[in-house]
Amino acid sequence: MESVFLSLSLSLVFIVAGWGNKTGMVLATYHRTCKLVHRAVDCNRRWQGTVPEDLPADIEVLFLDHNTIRTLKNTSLRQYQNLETLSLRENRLELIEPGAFLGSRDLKNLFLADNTLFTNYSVTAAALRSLQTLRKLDLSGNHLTEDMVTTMLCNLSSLESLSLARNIIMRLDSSVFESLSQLQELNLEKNYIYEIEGGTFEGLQGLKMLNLAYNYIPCIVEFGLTQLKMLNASNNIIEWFLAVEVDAVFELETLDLSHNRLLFFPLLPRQSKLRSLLLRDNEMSFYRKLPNATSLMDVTVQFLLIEGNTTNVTTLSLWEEVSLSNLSSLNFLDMSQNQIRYLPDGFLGRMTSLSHLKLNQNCLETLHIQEREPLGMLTDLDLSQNQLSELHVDLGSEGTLPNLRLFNLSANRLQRVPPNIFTHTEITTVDLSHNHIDLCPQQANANGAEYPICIDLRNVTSLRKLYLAGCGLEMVASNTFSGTSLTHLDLSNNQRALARGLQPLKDIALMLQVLSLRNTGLSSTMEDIDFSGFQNLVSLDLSENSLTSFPESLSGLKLHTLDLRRNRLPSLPQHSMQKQLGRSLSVLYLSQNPFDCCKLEWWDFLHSLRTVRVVDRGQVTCNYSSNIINTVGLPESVLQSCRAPGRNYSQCGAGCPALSMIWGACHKHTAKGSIKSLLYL
Ligand SMILES: *[C@@H]1O[C@H](CO)[C@@H](O)[C@H](O)[C@H]1NC(C)=O
Ligand SMILES: *[C@@H]1O[C@H](CO)[C@@H](O)[C@H](O)[C@H]1NC(C)=O
Ligand SMILES: *[C@@H]1O[C@H](CO)[C@@H](O)[C@H](O)[C@H]1NC(C)=O
Ligand SMILES: *[C@@H]1O[C@H](CO)[C@@H](O)[C@H](O)[C@H]1NC(C)=O
Ligand SMILES: *[C@@H]1O[C@H](CO)[C@@H](O)[C@H](O)[C@H]1NC(C)=O
Ligand SMILES: *[C@@H]1O[C@H](CO)[C@@H](O)[C@H](O)[C@H]1NC(C)=O
Ligand SMILES: *[C@@H]1O[C@H](CO)[C@@H](O)[C@H](O)[C@H]1NC(C)=O
Ligand SMILES: *[C@@H]1O[C@H](CO)[C@@H](O)[C@H](O)[C@H]1NC(C)=O
Ligand SMILES: *[C@H]1O[C@H](CO)[C@@H](O)[C@H](O)[C@H]1NC(C)=O
Repeated sequence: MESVFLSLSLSLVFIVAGWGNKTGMVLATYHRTCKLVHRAVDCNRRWQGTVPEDLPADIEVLFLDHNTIRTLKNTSLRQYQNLETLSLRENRLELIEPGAFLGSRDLKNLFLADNTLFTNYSVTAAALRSLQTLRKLDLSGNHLTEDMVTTMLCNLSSLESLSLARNIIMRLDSSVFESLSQLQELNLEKNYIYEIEGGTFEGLQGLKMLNLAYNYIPCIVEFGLTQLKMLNASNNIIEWFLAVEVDAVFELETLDLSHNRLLFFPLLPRQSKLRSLLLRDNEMSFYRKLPNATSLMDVTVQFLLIEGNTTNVTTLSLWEEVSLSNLSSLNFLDMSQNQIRYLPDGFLGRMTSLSHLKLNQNCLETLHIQEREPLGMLTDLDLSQNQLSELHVDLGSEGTLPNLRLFNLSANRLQRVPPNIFTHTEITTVDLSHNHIDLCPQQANANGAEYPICIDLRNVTSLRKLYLAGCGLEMVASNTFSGTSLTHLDLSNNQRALARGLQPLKDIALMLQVLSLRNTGLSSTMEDIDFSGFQNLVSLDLSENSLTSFPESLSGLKLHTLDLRRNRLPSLPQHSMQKQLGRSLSVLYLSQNPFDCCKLEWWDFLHSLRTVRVVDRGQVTCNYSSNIINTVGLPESVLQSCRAPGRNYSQCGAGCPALSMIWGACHKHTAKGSIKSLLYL
């Protein structure tokens, strides 16, 4: 019965597919186990132990990933003579019989990742040799050693892309890739390579992408692959990178040396097309200012090159070498997480195309951007997590950083930034958090004069996002933010900044969308805690303050996210949630407030809204006669004593008798809507 149905549906299928193409529709149809779309067949994850024999003979693409095939037999693919792409990832493939591909000589893409092809590699190698038009081969994750690889790649001269990732290759020499003259892309990621003999990649004249990430390569010297566009040698143990000293133009565009042990800025090709240079997480520094070095020329490094039984000592004057390379096309430079104390004079001046510079997590103490090294294209500058106490920027008439948009100075030791640093820029985002700064205008001191050290952000018209967390800000004056277009403001962890309430934010209240006032000493007794002017606010963080009552003015806002953690709120007024706030709010944080266990009507109401997600729901507690109890799953005993009429309920005050009456009523008229929430208790 089933097989009749199958053949019926199959023949139907092909007629339909034929029509489908005329109308331009892509139709998926179903074989016994596989899904067919035009000439592509998807048999992934079907517990197949063999290649299905009854697929349409003209298929071009066959996916058999995540099955249990152990052997690809001479006969397995015989009827599929048009096959161009075959994928057998994650099977249990141990063997490909020598004649397996004789019927499918047009195969161009073969994906064999995550099998156990090491078992019979020499037989499998014979099968691969019959693929004279193979372009793309994936042998990753097959426990292959360099000798096995050498055998398997022999004569695959049509290959353009090869992955040998996640094997157990330890060293490479010139015999391994000898025959792969067409190769453009080679992935050797995640092997155990500790040695690459000179000449290994020499025959690969078309090689553009080389991935050596996650190996054990200790250094790259005499780098001379002029044809390469991208070299990824990240996550090795590289201490030196030296290019050969020739004047030939290197095609190199991307060089990733991040997560290594570089001690020196790499000695790059003199002429290259380098756009991205990634040096994150190394041990780099510049050494001219070593304690006893008096001039640039004093700082030389001797490289010991040992090849065979000959040893060569190369002495390099580092900074000279660095300055010899042309970096005018460099666009992205990441030197974060290193040990850089200073930048040599003129270092940035040669990088005339630089748009992103990351120097965060270094040891910079001062930085001087000079007028003669104009960073005209720079848009993003990250200097966060250094020890900067001084920042100098020479301001040319046109501005030195005319395109700067994002400036991250977070976590330094700055007390000031150069005056007018933000004029003649396109600055939208400034992060000054975790510096000890103050904002202008300052409160007058005893003599009536302003304190001189402050950062003036007034009239920086392009400014949208400002982060000032943990700056130890003094009381912010009323026109501090005037003339800006702030939509995001973080004032968290500044206990004194808003000592007199929200008045300093009046100028920008209507523009603000995201505001963090965490731990800013706000209390409900403050004279001005009126949020009604913040009509465009979407996200508000009021956590870690001393609010003893919910600010009524929040009820009229269109907040999406509200954080009220760690305050002193006894309840959340239900009526607030019945207004605008209840309609827009979708994310709410409430834990660590002394909510009253006997007054949780609002909690139930919140739940009934279904639109508000209390993210920390499991941590919300309430307070019942000095006990802190989880609000979710409040014990019945507590609920009952809450309802008990004569209960000494200290916080009730004068309203106590009336409340007991309502509770009494509740017991009798349980279905009454208005007090339904009490039923929950
Ligand atoms: C598979 O084909 C190869 C080469 O065509 C041949 O040497 C071998 O004997 C065949 N194996 C089987 C099991 O038919
Ligand atoms: C490799 O190809 C060459 C010439 O195309 C041929 O002479 C040689 O026998 C082949 N080697 C193997 C192992 O197939
Ligand atoms: C280099 O390889 C690593 C590991 O696969 C990867 O995370 C990183 O993004 C690669 N770098 C580039 C520039 O593609
Ligand atoms: C610097 O010079 C002084 C005196 O000449 C010497 O005692 C000290 O060891 C030197 N420091 C370094 C790092 O070479
Ligand atoms: C050094 O290597 C060369 C060839 O590489 C060899 O002829 C010579 O004997 C070796 N010398 C020593 C001292 O091992
Ligand atoms: C060693 O130096 C000599 C002369 O400078 C040079 O010809 C030779 O190629 C170098 N050998 C190595 C292994 O760098
Ligand atoms: C600034 O850098 C810090 C630390 O590196 C980071 O946490 C913060 O998100 C960055 N600020 C911006 C606005 O990107
Ligand atoms: C809980 O309420 C009691 C009075 O009922 C009060 O003394 C205590 O401080 C409250 N606990 C907290 C954490 O607010
Ligand atoms: C129709 O044919 C075109 C070109 O031959 C092909 O790209 C497309 O995938 C086909 N669509 C269907 C539904 O068979």
